[in-house]
Parts: sequence; C-alpha cells; structure tokens
Amino acid sequence: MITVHHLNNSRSQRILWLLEELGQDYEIKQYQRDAMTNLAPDSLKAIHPLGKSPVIADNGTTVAESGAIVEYLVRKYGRDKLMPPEDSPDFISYLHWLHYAEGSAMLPLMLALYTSRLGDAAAPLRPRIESEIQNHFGYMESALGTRNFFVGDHLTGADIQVTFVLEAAKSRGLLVPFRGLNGYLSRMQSREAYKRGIERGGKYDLG
Ligand SMILES: N[C@@H](CCC(=O)N[C@@H](CS)C(=O)NCC(=O)O)C(=O)O
Repeated sequence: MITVHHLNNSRSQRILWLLEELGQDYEIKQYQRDAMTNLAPDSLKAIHPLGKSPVIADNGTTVAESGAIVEYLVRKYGRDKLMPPEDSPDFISYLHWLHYAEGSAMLPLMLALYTSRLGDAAAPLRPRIESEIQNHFGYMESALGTRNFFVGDHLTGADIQVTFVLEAAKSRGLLVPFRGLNGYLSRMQSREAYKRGIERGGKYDLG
C-alpha cells in the first residue's frame, strides 16, 4: 500500500492527483501547517529528514521530492500511462518539463514570496525577480501554445508537476497576463481525477 504524507495546501496535492489518474490505491497521512509560521510540523521529519511534503512510503521504500515521486510512481504503476515511451521523441521533452517545474519555474515564485516579507529592503531584488517571472511564465505560455498538454497529446506526469507551479502563481495574482496558461490550468483542474484528489486531500487553498 502506498502512503502519502500529505501536508495541507502543499505540493503533495499533486501526488494525490497523480495517484487518482493512475487509479492506484493509497492511504493518506495528514499533516497540518502551523497556523502562525505556515511550516510543516516536526513529525514530518520522522518520515524524511527534510520534513517537507510530499513524501511517500511504498512497501518500505520512502521517496521524497515531488519530481522523483512522480517519476517513481509513473514508472512503477503507469502501465504506459502518463509518460511517453522512452524511445519516442517526446521523452526528452517529458524529462524537461518534469524537472523544470521545481528546478527552475518555482524559484522566482519562492523569491517573490520571501522578499514580500522584507518590505522596502527587498527593492533592489524586485526587478530581477519580476523579470524572471516574466521570463519563465512567458516561456511556458509560448511552449504550450495552443496545445492541450505540455508533452504530446495526453496528460503526463510533467503536466502534474507544472500545474502546481501555475496554481502557486495564480494564488499570488501572477498568472493574469498569461491567457493560455490560465485556460490550461482550468482544464487540468476540471479533470475528474484532479477533483477526486482534492476530495481526498481536504481543503486546498494556496492563499
Ligand atoms: N522541491 C520540493 C519542495 C518541497 C517543499 O518545500 N514542500 C513544502 C510544501 S509545498 C513544505 O513542505 N513546506 C513546509 C516547510 O518547509 O516546513 C518538492 O517538490 O518536493
């Protein structure tokens, strides 16, 4: 049985969605963010030293880091779903988007979040952060174009990784200029498996 260590309002929501897309049985262990600090409880450090979410346990194997979890679950349980064949031209593109989401696109969003707490002291950093947000979201918007998915003609794990980035941006009012990404996000959120993941995970509000 797969256990998802699920922190409210967090990236682990994407793992619940993925497992619903895969039609895989799983159980959820819930963790709540601290109301003041928004940090995860220390009990999550007993599962993995970083104390971050998501983490999964699968028959004694613990996997942390959402890109690694998506790759692990799709390879193990995907049965040809949610990733292109490794010998197809789409495979490199799949790897790119799968890792780009956390490896690159989240960084300017996190910098915007942290520096927003610094007030005027952050002023010298803001132009660079804002231009990087335009750079990354402009890149995603033009790469998506009129396509339904980031890779090929079907949902892949890469879409699940990218969708959280778009949700995080939208929650901070940063997605407004990107019409294509807004439409894509709505389509992802209207998938039945996405909605089932939300029902299982509980209230989801990135604030
Ligand atoms: N790149 C990591 C990021 C993990 C991460 O920072 N998770 C956040 C939730 S979205 C977390 O656990 N925050 C609580 C904390 O840092 O205490 C991943 O994708 O798994």
